[in-house]
Amino acid sequence: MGIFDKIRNGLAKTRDQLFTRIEWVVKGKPIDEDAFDEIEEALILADVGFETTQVFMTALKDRWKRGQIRISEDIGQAMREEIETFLTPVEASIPLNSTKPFVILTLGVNGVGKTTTIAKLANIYLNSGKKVILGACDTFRAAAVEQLEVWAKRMGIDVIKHAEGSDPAAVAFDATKAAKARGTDLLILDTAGRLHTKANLMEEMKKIKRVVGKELDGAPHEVLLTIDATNGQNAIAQARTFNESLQITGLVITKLDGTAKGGFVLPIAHLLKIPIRYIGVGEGIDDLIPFTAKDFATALISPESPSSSL
Ligand SMILES: Nc1nc2c(ncn2[C@@H]2O[C@H](COP(=O)(O)OP(=O)(O)O)[C@@H](O)[C@H]2O)c(=O)[nH]1
Ligand SMILES: [Mg+2]
Repeated sequence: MGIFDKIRNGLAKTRDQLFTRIEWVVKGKPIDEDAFDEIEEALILADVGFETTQVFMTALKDRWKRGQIRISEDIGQAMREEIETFLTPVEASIPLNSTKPFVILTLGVNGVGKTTTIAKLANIYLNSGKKVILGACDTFRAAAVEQLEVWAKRMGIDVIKHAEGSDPAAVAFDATKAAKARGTDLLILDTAGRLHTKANLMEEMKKIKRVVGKELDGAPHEVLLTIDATNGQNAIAQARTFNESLQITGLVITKLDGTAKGGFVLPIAHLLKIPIRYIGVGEGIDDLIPFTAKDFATALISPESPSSSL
């Protein structure tokens, strides 16, 4: 399956959510205020959120008033363009080629898909010829290290680890040292998503950041937060919390395939303005896709095929 088809499949539930609500708009009815009410409701139901929906609807109605939306077919085209405009500012890939070793610190609440995403990421960079190692800083549960090791073994890459319950920052330190010594291109650090309290977790992650920075100037170069699309608007709250404590430089949005709440990506761009690096559209190793505004917008607003209009 091509990349675009994966995105399209991944966004199927959100797309259905949008179109079951506004289907009548595309079935030849004249465009009037009622049509826009339907669209607005559809956006809210797809977890676009009130604030961002208002801004989006204003832009859409402006097009209507300017005469750019006359017939129902114009709506799809207009929405696609507006969504692309919204998302373009957060389209930016991880600036990996700037430094060696490049260190990615991954963060995120338990169960959002961090460890799986690390495996997918490692695979992408391995395939592009990079030398990759992983650091198992989720020392909270032995199973977490094992999960990382299973993926690593499949890819034939090394995991730096300590015993269960040991200091995650010490693992991060050793992993960074190893990455330097071995001429590694990319080190990805896995972390725990749950400690005894939220404050505890944030302090732990700050410590990892500090320790890595002491061992290697400028590291971690990417503080990558994973958020789970099935949490919709709640994922935005999580991102805010992490960003306040740890200055997130990039986001991965996982599990878009499992939710109709994919519209929450719009307020991520509109309110948080943190670059979206990748999107997860499945559990397999190849199910992590570089985020682009155009593909996302096209996949979200194309009921039949990428080339067909509404
Ligand atoms: N459907 C789907 N499942 C995912 C995706 N990413 C991760 N998962 C699943 O989410 C679950 C939790 O993932 P895990 O990597 O262990 O989360 P962690 O606790 O944040 O490390 C696993 O069952 C993964 O297979 C995705 O993009 N789509
Ligand atoms: Mg994990």
